[in-house]
Amino acid sequence: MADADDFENAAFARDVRMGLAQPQKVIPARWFYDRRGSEIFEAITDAPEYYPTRTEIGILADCAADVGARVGAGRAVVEFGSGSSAKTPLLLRAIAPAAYVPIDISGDFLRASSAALAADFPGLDVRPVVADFTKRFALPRADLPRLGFFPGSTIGNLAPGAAVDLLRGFGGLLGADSWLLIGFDLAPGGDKPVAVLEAAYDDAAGVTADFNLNLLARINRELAGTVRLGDFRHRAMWNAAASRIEMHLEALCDTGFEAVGQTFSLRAGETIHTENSHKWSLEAVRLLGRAAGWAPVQSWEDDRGWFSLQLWRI
Ligand code: AVI
Repeated sequence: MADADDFENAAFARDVRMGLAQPQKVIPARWFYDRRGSEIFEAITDAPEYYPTRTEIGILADCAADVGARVGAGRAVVEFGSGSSAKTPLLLRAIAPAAYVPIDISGDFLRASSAALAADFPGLDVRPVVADFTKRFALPRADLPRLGFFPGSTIGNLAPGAAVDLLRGFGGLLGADSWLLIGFDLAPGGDKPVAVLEAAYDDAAGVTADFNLNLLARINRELAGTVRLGDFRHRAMWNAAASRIEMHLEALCDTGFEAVGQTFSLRAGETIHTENSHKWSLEAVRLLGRAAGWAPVQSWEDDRGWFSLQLWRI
């Protein structure tokens, strides 16, 4: 009988087949996150060049009490993409919720991080939900008003139109009388040179390169691929017109491989586009919120103005 893994494998195969048939080859960023990719992503957040995680934690440490004063105690905190990070306990301590509802697509990861949190917060009703938060699903504890939590600037990995749809969907899911606390990595300018962004996505130790190249290793592991990883290199570049960092895998020579029962070939210099990470001005953030049906209420930035944590109300 087909199980969830079979569906995932079929979806990965379909995305690779369709993505590599396009003039600009593309593989969606969601396929980065197998177990190995998730581990490498954790390592990225520790890389000295990758400032977003540390910067957001610093902002949250400073503003959590203000958030608590605004939203009040006794809510259900609904975290989209459940946190193993330092961010969640910081928030929970400051706002004293009645329940915590972490949502993640990976059941194993979710159960482990939920158990650890429940041990640290005795008395908190921890209700993990295994779900893809871009799809429709129901939330527990409908009796409580909610605060959504969407840190990490994960929203930046979506195209602006898809970001509006997702945030509108969060509004519908969270319901009336809800708040949303959401992180945005800010666009370059002022004290933030483009070089800071490019380094964050191309760290000197090569952790982000490993993260990107793991996608090809995954094709070999899961789709009977024959990709020669040494024929490719990681590229990260700023696209000013689209206000985003793009990650690509670039062929170093004319190369080809088999996967999903097909042959694919690339010319030297040709790339596979693997990720977009959009960066925002504060004005664009506000417009995005309003377009998605939220009222931006308060915004906190770090001293350098590199990252913003936003509190919105439905
Ligand atoms: C998960 N997401 C917000 C990360 C980002 O910064 O766009 C993914 C990432 N890709 C390379 N480094 C980090």
